[in-house]
Amino acid sequence: MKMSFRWYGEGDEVTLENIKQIPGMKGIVSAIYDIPVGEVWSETAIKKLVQSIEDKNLELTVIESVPVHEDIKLGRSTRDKWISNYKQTLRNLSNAGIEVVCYNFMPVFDWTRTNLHAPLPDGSNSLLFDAKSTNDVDLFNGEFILPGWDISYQEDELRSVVDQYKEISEKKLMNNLIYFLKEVIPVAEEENIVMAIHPDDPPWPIFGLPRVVTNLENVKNILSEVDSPNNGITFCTGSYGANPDINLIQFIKEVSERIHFVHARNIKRLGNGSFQETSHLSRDGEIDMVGVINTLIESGYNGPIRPDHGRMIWGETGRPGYGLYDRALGATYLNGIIDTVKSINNIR
Ligand code: DNO
Repeated sequence: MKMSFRWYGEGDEVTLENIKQIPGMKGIVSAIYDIPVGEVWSETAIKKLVQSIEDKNLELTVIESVPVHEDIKLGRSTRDKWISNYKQTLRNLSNAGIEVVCYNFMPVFDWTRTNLHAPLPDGSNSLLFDAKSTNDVDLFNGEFILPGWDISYQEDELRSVVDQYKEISEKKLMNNLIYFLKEVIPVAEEENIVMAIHPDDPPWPIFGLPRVVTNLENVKNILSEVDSPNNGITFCTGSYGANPDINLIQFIKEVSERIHFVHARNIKRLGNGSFQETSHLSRDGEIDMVGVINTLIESGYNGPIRPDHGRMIWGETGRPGYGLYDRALGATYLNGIIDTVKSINNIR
């Protein structure tokens, strides 16, 4: 497996120099953040990003993410123009040597939490999702904004886009995803890129918006409707693991050939759909990290993996979930598991 680390570009307080000092760290997971959603990423801009990472003797292993324009998710008549842009971005990424692209198909909002600094008993703090309080959230007052979200919407635009989803059932959203994949996967095949769809986080509908990348059955449907090795998934332990009915080990076994990227993080379920993120250690939360890694290795997974959200520890402040220290501890824990499992099984 290739251990990698998310980096938010030159403006990230966590620098490439910091990341390079984490034992075993090879890959960088990044994106271009100043291009409006849907516009083509130029080859020049991509190559500049690649170069800035290679200058530090690291490697751009995964693009996370190339965002999907809302018109594609909504299945609007303008979607073909945005899909054609997406294809061009894939071609440009491939010309710059990129082989893995992570993306998601969540309507309007990316991952959602209700508290970004919830205390843990050890004195650190972490991200928390309180299912009850999503009902009280005023989406439109401009105060409820999360790090992964596209905040370029004005209030009336946001209202209008959320309204448009009232017409979109889960079935329709799934059809729109399949339509998108039927268009882009042939290009990904030509360009030698594997696409890795990230689960919805949390993996169920929120704010009355539909969500479809939520469970094994839906994932199997997505993979079989466009049955190509280039049509794959990001296996995110913390997202799928928030649903107590999902058996992560069985999930990996059933779709292992189509896992192209792994996000490893741990959560503690608090009942009724609420959860708080914890350290990566198996016993701190619900995720059997050793079992997950072992199953990935058994099924031959050799792609990129990154420690996902960390707690804020040792007084660190910064981008919630994306500080340096706890993610570095996470990487070290994951490396320990990987090395041990490989050594026990005589795998090099
Ligand atoms: C959160 C991330 C997500 C992820 C996107 C992928 O920390 O896992 O924002 O990058 O959903 O498109």
